[in-house]
Amino acid sequence: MSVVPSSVSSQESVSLRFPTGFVWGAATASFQIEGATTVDGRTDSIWDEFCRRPGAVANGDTGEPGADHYRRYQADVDLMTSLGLGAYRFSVAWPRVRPDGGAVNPAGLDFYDRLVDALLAAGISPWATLYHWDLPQALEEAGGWTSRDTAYRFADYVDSVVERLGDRVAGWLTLNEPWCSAFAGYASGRHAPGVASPTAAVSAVHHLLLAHGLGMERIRAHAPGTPAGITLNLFPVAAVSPADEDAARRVDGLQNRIFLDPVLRGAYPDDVLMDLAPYGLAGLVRDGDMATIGTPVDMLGVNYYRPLLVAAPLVSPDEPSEWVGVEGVRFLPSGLPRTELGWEVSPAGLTDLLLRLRDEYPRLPLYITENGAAYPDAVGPDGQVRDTDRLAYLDGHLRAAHAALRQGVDLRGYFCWSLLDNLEWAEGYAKRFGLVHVDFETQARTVKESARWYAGVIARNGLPAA
Ligand code: IFM
Repeated sequence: MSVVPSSVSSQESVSLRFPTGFVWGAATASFQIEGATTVDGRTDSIWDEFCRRPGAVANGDTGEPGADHYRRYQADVDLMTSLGLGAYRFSVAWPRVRPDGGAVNPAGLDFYDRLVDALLAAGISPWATLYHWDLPQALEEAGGWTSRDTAYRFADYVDSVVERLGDRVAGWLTLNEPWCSAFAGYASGRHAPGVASPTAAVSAVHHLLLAHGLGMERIRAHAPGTPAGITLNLFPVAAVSPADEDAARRVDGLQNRIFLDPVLRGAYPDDVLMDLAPYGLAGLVRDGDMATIGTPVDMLGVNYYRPLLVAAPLVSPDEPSEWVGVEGVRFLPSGLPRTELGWEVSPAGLTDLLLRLRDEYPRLPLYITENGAAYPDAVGPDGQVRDTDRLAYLDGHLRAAHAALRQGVDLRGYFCWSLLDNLEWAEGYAKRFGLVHVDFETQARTVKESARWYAGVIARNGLPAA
């Protein structure tokens, strides 16, 4: 049953209309929602192992029960129908499809086959991300992303997924946010696999990018006409003062350009190569790598949450840092309201980011593949979740996306993060990003007020008058 508010009708005035065919979706990731981590042949990922480490994940939370989506996927597709979603971005779990990174497990692929068919039966376009951080633990034990071989194992895994689903998936994304896999995973270690080595992180960057390029080749082989690309978590970066400009340049290099330039221009930026010379970036590049990494993409997935206001380091930190070569860099508040994760809410940052991409990487279709916010939602005594702060966040960011469209940005779609409350990685289940509230004890789903509002946006293909 539709949850579109009864006030929405085709006659109602729409203040900001989106282009015809604009893709309206929501996104999730396998380890964050599926649960069922030991069934049908799935083996451990690096996140299963990481969650078992005392203190690594808040409250000792693990991939169980997740949102039990592996078993409840049909009911979740029905929820998507009630919201009127045009597309659903999910990720495929490598350790289901190739347990331990080895031979293909048909039972693992069957799950995604059923999910894709259920989506298509509901008229929802399936968008698949091939890697959203759940590397098979066995591959980590063989070196993980610090090993070049992992990129080739990824290509084989992509082969098996696209061969099976390529006739039905509407959009392919190779990697989700390789920055997190490389720098949070291998430099600071606050994410799985929890390694703290700047050299390992730099090597992970190159091998993740190589995996992306090899993955693109396999997608092209099995699904030649289907749009494919990569999803990056990108941030507008500004310096607090002229004295902070070099630190800001380095942060922009590590966060944005180290991924954008190889994928879209086939080369690492010169300044990044220089900054990372002590960590051996250039030495990792073999003949042909940059051409593979620069295999043309059809689109770029943009995950946007907040901007970064950078001040130069004052002291070197004792803790391992994600900011390789600029350890101790400071991120200052700019006085904006914050979400529950302390992230500043800046819709204007989204417009700025999209305009920068239009100018620096022209003629590239863009999709916002994630945008959303964590707030401490609760189901009220009347059974409703009144998440007015999330509603305002989404409204502001969609207005900002529309402002970019008006200025000529080729923005083709928007996927809200996230469809369901889920395991927010090291923050555990307590940080809720969902349009739909999940009670992790009972698995009851409650459609939040923001979801009803979003359903209205989709139904109008536009925003209501402010
Ligand atoms: O939950 C994550 C998601 O897995 C990747 N992008 C950011 C989200 C919020 O932190």
